Amino acid sequence: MRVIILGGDGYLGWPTAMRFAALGHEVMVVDNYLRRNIAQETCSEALMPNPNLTERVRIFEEISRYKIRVEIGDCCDFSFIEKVFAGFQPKAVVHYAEQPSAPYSMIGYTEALKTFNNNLNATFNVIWAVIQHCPNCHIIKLGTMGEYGTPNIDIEEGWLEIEHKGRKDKFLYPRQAGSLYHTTKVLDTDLLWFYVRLYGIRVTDLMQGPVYGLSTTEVNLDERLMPNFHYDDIFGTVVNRFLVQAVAGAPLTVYGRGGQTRGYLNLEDTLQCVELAMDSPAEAGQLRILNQFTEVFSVNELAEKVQMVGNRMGLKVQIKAIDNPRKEKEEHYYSVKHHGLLELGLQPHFMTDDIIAKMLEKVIRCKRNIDIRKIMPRVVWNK
Ligand code: USQ
Repeated sequence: MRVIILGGDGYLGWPTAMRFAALGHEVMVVDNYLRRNIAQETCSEALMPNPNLTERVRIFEEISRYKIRVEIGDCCDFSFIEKVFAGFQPKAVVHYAEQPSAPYSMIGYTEALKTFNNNLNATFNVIWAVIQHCPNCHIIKLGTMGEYGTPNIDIEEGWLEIEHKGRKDKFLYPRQAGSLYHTTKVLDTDLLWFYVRLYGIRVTDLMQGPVYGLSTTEVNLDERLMPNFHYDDIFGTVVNRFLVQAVAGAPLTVYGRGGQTRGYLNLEDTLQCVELAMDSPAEAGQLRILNQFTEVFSVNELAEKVQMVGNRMGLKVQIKAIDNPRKEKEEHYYSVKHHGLLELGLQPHFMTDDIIAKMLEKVIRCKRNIDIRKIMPRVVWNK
């Protein structure tokens, strides 16, 4: 199948591109290095330096013989993106091309505007490129579980049936995000839903929880193929941060009371989910929403897991609750339906002690690269 990965340089985009190429698909990656540039501007560089996309593709081809096409350009530039779609005629597009950091989007006006403009314009342009040049192309859009927020009722898989004054209808499940970044994803969903109703395009919106890990079959072929693994407060997700903190001998930074509960998944499972979504595309005129995670933990539970495994490996891991830099519920109800991907065939890789130990071993090998100054939170919500 001909497939475009937008945001192909990212933590998820690069491993997805290699996986799809290894599965025999004809893959094109598109990226404008937005995340790399922001990471450099905010002193949030990844644990290991990553070769640029063209170089990584060359290394991957040399090792595996699989080819990936590269286009460096900005999805917010419609003349660029429509040329890419018109020329390549993809059957599916995986849209990861967004500014992915909640803390970055909360630094101030400039960062919020950059996040807002990039994320909304990229989605808008992808929709129009599909409508105009390949209307049958399946858009697989990376959303986030954070779109739903933490309501005091069960979270359904995308939709909610409501009975009002004796009549019933089905609506998008109410969204109430906790950062500007997460809010751009809410707006993306609404845009997609509008164009699905209007033009009958086919869309899958993957509502993903925080991802962890740095190992996939293809990544493991060569150290230089590792995805960008961040551990700072801006681009690092909580599990990846805790792993690095444990190795660095810094106390694990639990924000506030640590009862914040989310649905997590292994990087390997993100690849599976995207592949499953692509293999069974949404119907024309369908916005299919799938909740994408495999298990639920509170921040305290995660910290305790990493501490226990780390201590067994002789790391002397401490946990320290610090003032929460974010505005979020620290104790809350959390019950989420997530049947769709399991029904499509997802085989979860759970966060076992063995998986945590293997991730710690990988981080230990890069210990010399850890910059301890990147660990404490620098961005405060609504200061
Ligand atoms: N947290 C800590 N200590 C830390 C870092 C985070 O207690 O050192 C807490 C946060 O306050 C939050 C939870 O851990 O309650 C998750 O934080 P995170 O930084 O791992 O995740 P988040 O900012 O929500 O964003 C990440 C990705 C984003 C994706 C999202 C999925 O960066 O792209 O959309 O996870 S979700 O969280 O389900 O919205």
